[in-house]
Amino acid sequence: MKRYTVTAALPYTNGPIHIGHLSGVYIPADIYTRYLRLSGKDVVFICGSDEHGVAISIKASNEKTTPKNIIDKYDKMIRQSFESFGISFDNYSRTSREIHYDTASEFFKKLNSNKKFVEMTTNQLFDETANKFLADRFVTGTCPVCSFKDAYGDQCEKCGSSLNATDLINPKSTLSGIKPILKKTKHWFLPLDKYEKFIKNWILDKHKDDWKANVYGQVKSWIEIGLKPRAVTRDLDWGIPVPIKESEGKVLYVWFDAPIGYISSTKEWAAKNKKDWEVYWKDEETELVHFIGKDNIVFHCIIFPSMLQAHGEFVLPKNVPANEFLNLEGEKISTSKNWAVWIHEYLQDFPNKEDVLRYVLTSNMPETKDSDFTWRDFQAKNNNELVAIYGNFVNRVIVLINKYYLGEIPTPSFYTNEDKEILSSVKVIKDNISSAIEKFRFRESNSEMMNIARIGNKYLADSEPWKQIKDNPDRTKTILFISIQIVSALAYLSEPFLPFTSLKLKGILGVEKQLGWKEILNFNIIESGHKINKSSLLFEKIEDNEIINQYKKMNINKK
Ligand code: B3M
Ligand code: ZN
Repeated sequence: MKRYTVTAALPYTNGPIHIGHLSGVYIPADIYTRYLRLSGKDVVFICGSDEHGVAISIKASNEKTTPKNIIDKYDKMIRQSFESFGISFDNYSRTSREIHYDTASEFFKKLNSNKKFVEMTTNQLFDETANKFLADRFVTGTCPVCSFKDAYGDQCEKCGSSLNATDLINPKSTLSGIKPILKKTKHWFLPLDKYEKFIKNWILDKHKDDWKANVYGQVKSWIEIGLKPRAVTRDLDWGIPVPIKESEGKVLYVWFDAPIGYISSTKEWAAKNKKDWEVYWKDEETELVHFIGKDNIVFHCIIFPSMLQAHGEFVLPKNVPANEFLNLEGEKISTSKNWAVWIHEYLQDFPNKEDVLRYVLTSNMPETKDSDFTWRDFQAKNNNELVAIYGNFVNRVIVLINKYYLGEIPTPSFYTNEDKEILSSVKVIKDNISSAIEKFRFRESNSEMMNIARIGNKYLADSEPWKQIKDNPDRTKTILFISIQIVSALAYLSEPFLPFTSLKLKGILGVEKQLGWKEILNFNIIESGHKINKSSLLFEKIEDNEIINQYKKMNINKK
């Protein structure tokens, strides 16, 4: 592959982001992208704020303000949270920007002039009290597929089915609470039924082995149920106006414009960086990868690809490694019930501990099934793994080299078989990390990374340099020379997972140089005679009271 276009779902700017977002989408996408960059690949990592849709109108009316105020407020907050967490987007745009209006409008017009839509006047749900058509989140009702009571007009969040509002059983307006009537209105539909075969040939026949089972399984069951035409326009006042005549008062459906946001964000990046955006979307040697949560699978595996196919110029995603959901203390994360760990609050409560959360969320990522975040587990992983394994190994080596050699890397002599074995086992781990990341197995890659520190600790414990120093100075030099190579390998190999720690450790080692993934461990990263700096703690213990404070905040009584 010549290049990679990696996208992460565009968050709705109707609220701040929480740990579920980070663990489901942004951390895996960031690990993947950082790894590709280290491997010398040409990669662009794209995201932005999703600023249309009913979710935003609802939030604005709840807060008695305008949608514009809402999107400005949350775009700023979300942007800051991502930046603080080291999510290394190459571009983070907004779907309210002109470049996106233009891109989405052009896309719609092209599909329209190529007769890819069906125009239909149909009955839609209408709220007579509010005098509004009810689309998407303006209406809830019972899901016709799984009988969940609070399904939205466009999707059931319980079973993931994509719905048309008129499919809901016992629909109810979220504006007034009343039962809507049916009223005729004209819309543009994408005839998904005509794309059924294309999706089947492309995903079901070709990606059984390389796509995640949860993603493949969802696609399979939708195809089995059968696809129906889907309206891509709405009677709403917030959104991108339908860019053709006689469509006053109508806007594009948010799920029509939002994925096009990936394209407009890439265009924005290309313009700033003197690149050609088109090859990142149109060249066959581009690998497009969408990182998303499981509730977005239908949009990224069926609707958006059908749009791209209808358009005709774009590549299709190579993979859509969607995650399942992260729960919090055994219960579903919920914005409305304020059951979440908000990223901006975490940053205040645990300053300089971005990597701790990155680590805990990665080691517990909902890759194949829903998983659970608990504060006790957070504390245990910090204290027993980051502090006791990673931090301890690094600290012992740095302290000993400073103590014995005033920080100057000693010259090794004869390598024993154990020495050689230890170095080759670190190389094996490096390859394990690569292959796990390439298969989107981030939990595994993260624990392999920690295995480097585990091996290092064992090597120190077995070879006991502190006992050798008196009678065996040459052996001690060799042991610590080898140990510092492992520490520096760890500094480089942990970058995708723990970018802040990696940087700090490189500072302690005095090795600011960039090394490609391939080069790591091919030669000594640190040579004899090089001077390292004094040790400073990479991780610190998290005490019980800090955890109890979090439980208090959540109104849980736990000891
Ligand atoms: N804004 C949905 C979500 O936050 C959405 C993703 C858009 S990706 C094009 O769940
Ligand atoms: Zn359902």
